[in-house]
Amino acid sequence: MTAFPKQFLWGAASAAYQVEGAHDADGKGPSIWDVYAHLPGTTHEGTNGDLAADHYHRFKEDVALMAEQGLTSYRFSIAWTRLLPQGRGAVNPAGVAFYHALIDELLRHGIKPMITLYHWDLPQALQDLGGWESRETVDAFADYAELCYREFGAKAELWATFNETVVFIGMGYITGAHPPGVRDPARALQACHHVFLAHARAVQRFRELKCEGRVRADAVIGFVNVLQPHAPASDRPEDIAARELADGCFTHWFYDPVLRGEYPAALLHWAQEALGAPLFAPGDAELLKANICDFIGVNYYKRELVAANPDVDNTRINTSGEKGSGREFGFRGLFKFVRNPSGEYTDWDWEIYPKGLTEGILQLKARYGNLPVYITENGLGAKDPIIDGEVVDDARIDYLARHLKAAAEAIAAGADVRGYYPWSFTDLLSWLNGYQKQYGFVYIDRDHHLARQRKKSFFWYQEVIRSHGSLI
Ligand code: BGP
Repeated sequence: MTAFPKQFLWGAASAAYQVEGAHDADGKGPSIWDVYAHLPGTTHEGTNGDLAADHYHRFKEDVALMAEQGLTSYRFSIAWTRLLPQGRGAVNPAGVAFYHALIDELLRHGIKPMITLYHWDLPQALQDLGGWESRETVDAFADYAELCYREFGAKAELWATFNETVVFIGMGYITGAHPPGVRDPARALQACHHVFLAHARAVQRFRELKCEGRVRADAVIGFVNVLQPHAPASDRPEDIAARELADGCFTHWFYDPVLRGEYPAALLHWAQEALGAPLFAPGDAELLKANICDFIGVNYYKRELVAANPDVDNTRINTSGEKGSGREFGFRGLFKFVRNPSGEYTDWDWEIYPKGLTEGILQLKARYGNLPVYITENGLGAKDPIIDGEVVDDARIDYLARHLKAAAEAIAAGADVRGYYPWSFTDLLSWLNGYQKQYGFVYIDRDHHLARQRKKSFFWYQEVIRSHGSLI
């Protein structure tokens, strides 16, 4: 017996900068990641996405592997700068042609595309004008989204505007570890507000074009967020209060505007009093309210234990893959994330906690109602063992199997979970961790012309799909 509904999608995921390579091919413009990853000291051992998995040139081979594995959907992102090298204005026909070719190849194999419009690679030309701090970027994004709908709207059914705003805004504007490398909470909140507006404008255009018949009648548009459930480190009142605050800052702040069309009121009041941000312009509140999206995509990797934080002021994370080398992460005076003494951890110090996927999805259901959910990312980052030439990634199989069971439990409890997209299909670039942090079903041999090799998990997932999940 399978726990998964008949139409359940068996996917895998990627993002343009992390797989495509061909960073300056055929008229593509530079994104903020193309520039940032070339600055000294920004990434693990100076790794970048110039070549990545060269998916841009090898997508046919990759799609053939997806078909062989039995995927029924593939989540990928469009590189804004392939279509619009300067972020707006002149369209690059070669970039448009590439995504048509990729989508056609997927459809030819019966694989549904799930398109992410923005997976962090803002055009550098727009960054130079202020990036997400500027309302011009909101306009540019709405136009870019419309271009994508006009081009691919007749072909693709599943769309998401943004991937993980908490990460690209949090790391871009608070911890400073991602481009543009700013450390200023007030600027973060304003930039984040503009992302929500850009999302709302893109949802609005999507629906307009759907009415005009330019986008398929069955197409839906959603938003992809990190799902990071928080639990108090103890039952001390100060830890419980710290958990509430962390949940507000990491979860409600990012889900409420797209699923309720408004910010969590108390937190908004606090932010505006303490930091003077975000500032609203006339019409912003109405725009958010009128454009609630159709589904939520959740990226689940870990949960966090939260404690009151009188002392820790650290936002550096483990990027080495040496277990235990990470320090406590926290904002002094607010909250910190602490290690679970009895927890199971990855080499990057992420807690492995499958139950958190069930709990997190049910928490969303309780707060936002029974909306459609896609698990748009879930996976184990590891240095995979190679034994006699085979990639024997048993730890990944174990991780995925336990999380799939957790997804099945959420479904059994009444959640409307419609698809599962492990991160990632092939090995790819991990933003700050280079190529040593592997996630894929397919190994990319960087010493042998990026040759593709099926890992043990490839065959395991193939069987899971074949049995429609009854195997797990
Ligand atoms: C998510 C991102 C992905 C991917 C993944 C794994 O936050 O959406 O792009 O990178 O996390 O993270 P990491 O590569 O840091 O291990």
